[in-house]
Amino acid sequence: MDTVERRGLSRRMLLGATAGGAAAATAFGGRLALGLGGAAGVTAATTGAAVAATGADGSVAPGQLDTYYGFWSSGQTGEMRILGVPSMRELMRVPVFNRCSATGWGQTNESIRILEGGMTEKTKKILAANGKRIHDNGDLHHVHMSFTEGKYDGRYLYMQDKANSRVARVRCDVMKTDAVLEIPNAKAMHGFRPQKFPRTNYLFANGEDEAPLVNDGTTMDDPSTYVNVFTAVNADEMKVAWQVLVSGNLDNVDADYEGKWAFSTSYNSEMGMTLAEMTEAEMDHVVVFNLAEIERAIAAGEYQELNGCKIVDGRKEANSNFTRYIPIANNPHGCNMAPDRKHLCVAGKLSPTVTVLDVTRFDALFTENADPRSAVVAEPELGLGPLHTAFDGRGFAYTSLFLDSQVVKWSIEDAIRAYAGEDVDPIKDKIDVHYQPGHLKTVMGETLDAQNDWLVCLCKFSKDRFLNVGPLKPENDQLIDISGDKMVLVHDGPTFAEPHDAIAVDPAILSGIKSVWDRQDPMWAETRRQAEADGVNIDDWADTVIRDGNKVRVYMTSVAPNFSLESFTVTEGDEVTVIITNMDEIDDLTHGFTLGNHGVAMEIGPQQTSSVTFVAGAPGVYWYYCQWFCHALHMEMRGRMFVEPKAA
Ligand code: RUQ
Ligand code: CUA
Ligand code: CA
Repeated sequence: MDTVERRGLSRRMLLGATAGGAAAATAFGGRLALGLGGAAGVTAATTGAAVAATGADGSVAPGQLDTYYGFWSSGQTGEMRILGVPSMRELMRVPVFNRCSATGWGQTNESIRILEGGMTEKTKKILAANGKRIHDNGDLHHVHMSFTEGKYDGRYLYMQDKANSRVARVRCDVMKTDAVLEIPNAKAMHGFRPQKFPRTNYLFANGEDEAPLVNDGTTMDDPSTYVNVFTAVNADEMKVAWQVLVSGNLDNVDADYEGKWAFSTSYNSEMGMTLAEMTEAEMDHVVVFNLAEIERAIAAGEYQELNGCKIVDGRKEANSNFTRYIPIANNPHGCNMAPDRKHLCVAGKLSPTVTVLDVTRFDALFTENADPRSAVVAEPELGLGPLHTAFDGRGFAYTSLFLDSQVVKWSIEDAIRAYAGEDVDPIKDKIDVHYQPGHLKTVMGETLDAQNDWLVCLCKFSKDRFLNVGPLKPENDQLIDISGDKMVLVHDGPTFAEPHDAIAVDPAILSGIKSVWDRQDPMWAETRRQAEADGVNIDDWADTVIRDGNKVRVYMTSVAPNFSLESFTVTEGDEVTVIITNMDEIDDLTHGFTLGNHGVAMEIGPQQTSSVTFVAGAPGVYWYYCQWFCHALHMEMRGRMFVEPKAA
């Protein structure tokens, strides 16, 4: 832990010591900052050790900590992952939309409450028809941290689920999901970003797939009745704030550093249903959302309500002041706001260009009805299949080229000069990556704290890069050193299906991460209420079995290497709830509860309360055991559930 503290300290010292704050600080990479931290007062011995910990190839010596936290999405695995950067060591998996065998996420009562909490009635009906209460899959593409004034603030991580049109929030203090919200009316939440400024009041979520606005089966195969929906979620309450109907579909989204706009790419301005139709037009567009105007209309009651959401009409034909449509060449994809506060980079995908828009010109699109293309200040031709752009703190942009399997480093300023007619080449360097890159990220490059040390490039194909593991291959997340003029590839990182996106964050921002739960944590408040109703104090030694008709509640305490109950008895067909509090207070002393033959397993961290409900299925003796190796007598940490036959 003390290395994290040291690094946090040195970064803060650096920021404090340099006039001009972020801009000056970003001139030094994380590694350099450590050295300066030493000069600013950290003892030479400790700083030396920290510097030596990271090799030029990004390797981190045994026992040493990484310079940054990396938060990875996991695509169709449905979880969020925490990696160390630059070592790329996987540190943790945080289940979000998936069912997790280890932690019981999606099975414990505490997690089911969260997963069910923001669900629509329609989805409940679909799930019930399939004998389920919650989804057990998700497609998590984008993970981003909460912002205050354009910088990460370490409160929450937010993410989306394309498969079941949801957004979710992970608490940074315990790294657990605490809210999941299904977005009504929209389909396939894909592009997803928190508001950057003045703080993350909104989460912007793009519905990618069009559907009838009233999607109840009365109209089906008539695309003229289809709409796409842009959603702003109230990030504090995790409720839909408002929605906007748009023309064309929505792909990726970002927000500005003034708190005025959100903007989304659309590859299907055609509203086509087939591939041929979706690629027909020469130009698609970026939609610019005018936040103040939308908020004004919502406050004035100028909206329609559908499925509990306030909706305004921002389609082209509505001629509203909610939106403007800026034409962009053929099927654009990435939508990335530069930390210079001014430039939005839209990747062409089918066009070899990135279109650079000056967001300070957006006002004129609304107030003077200026030509939407007047906001374009550069359109460099960079290579084939540009998908996403990342930024450092020196004015360089890094764009992934899917078809070329390359990353191109270019200067935004030189691209603008070239567009204005000057004879200057904006391209500074190109590097081969392996293979077909999608997202790529610099450290804190989507914030005003963009760093100049590392670039992570998430490649969709690994082909021959690793030992063959069968027809399904890993992705390849590559680490590139961007501290010099030339990019240097230093690390190949195989990952399971399918990280789309990642961010890297200074540990100083995450100094609030706990090692032991707070007994009063809201995660089990509902469970606590039930215990109080049962007259059981879950903060104390508990070994009580409560019978309530055919419902049985079994209260236990775990202290390594014991469960407070070595056995309990129920009757076949009983609905059994096991509630366990882990009384151990020691860092890293997690217990678990796994019950044989009932598909039951859950995590119980230090000072955590977890509960799980199941039906005792058939008479017999069933062992339960602790599944986290917690003690020399961990194997002995077990007990029996006796299931008596039902009286005839
Ligand atoms: S999108 S590979 Cu799912 Cu972020 Cu571009
Ligand atoms: Cu407790 Cu193993
Ligand atoms: Ca198109």
